[in-house]
Amino acid sequence: MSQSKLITMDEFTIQETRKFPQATGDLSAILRDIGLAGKIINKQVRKAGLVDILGKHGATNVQGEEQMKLDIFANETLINILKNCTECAGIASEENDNHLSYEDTFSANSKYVVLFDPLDGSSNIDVNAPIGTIFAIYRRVSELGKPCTEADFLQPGNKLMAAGYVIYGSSTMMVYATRLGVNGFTLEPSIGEFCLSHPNMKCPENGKIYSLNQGNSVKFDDGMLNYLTYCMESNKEEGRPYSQRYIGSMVADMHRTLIKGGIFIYPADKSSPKGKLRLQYECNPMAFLIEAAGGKAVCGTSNILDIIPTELHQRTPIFIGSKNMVNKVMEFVKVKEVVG
Ligand code: P6P
Repeated sequence: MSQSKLITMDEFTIQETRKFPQATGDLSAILRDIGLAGKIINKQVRKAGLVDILGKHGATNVQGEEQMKLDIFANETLINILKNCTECAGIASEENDNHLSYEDTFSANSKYVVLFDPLDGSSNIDVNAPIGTIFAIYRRVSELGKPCTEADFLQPGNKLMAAGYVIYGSSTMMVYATRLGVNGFTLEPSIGEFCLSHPNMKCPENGKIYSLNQGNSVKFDDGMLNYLTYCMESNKEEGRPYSQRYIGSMVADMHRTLIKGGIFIYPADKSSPKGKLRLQYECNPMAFLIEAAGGKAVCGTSNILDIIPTELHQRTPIFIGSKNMVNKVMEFVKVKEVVG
């Protein structure tokens, strides 16, 4: 793309805001600041092997997972940048036990809250596999002028205003969805800006890739085992059998699913009856984005976006991607109860 045609993410969000005269640009301000955090995190991720930022931090997070030093850096970066953002009243993070209300007067009058997984897939850092930041933006339901409350962070995904991710891969991209659609921006390091590279992204209705941790199949129920057999057998009416791809980093597996089509699955199993992935800052943002791109996301008995959250760090099974592939797996899988 020639330099003259480069549209930066800021220019793009301003153009989008102009389509709605009553729009205030507040959401654009938050997206811009998440992009800034992404650029700062990217700088550390790109040189992780060179500075003493690799390796485990020694602490464990609320999930009981060992925290890599980059996790801490990414979390602190997002917290501090959003604290200075004019439109964010508070945050919730995979790395923090509880939500955090920004206590200054200005923030108390801000209209939005942000949830994030600051560095998803961080177990891949040491092996240089793609990792990412996942974010979800809600309009507050609590009273303006006062600190935000837990209720602001326990809204269902169908109330999201925007959601997306930054992927630190062979290039660094920010991909986000609003109710207007999904757009992807690639970081141009020479100018330090995310530039529009993937306008109006759509998830293909069909795909040939299934993505799950097959190593867990010993714990799967019969429905999932029958689906795996279906995927692995040559399927005459659909040509060659599916391909299996699994990076073990949700952002990377979902970015491929969005672009190439396919299905990503993290089901409930005997050792994880509620699945592994978190509803509020992994599954809901990805479900909002994939459905805005024409895909589908379910937990087994309902749409992910319709689950009413009861706990900040609750888990859910997830089947997400090409609409026809999600419908197909549902023919095999009968999840007994909605995971809340
Ligand atoms: P498993 C990374 O730890 C993560 O949260 C997601 O990014 C990824 O999809 C999943 O867990 C991988 O889990 O059990 O297959 O290693």
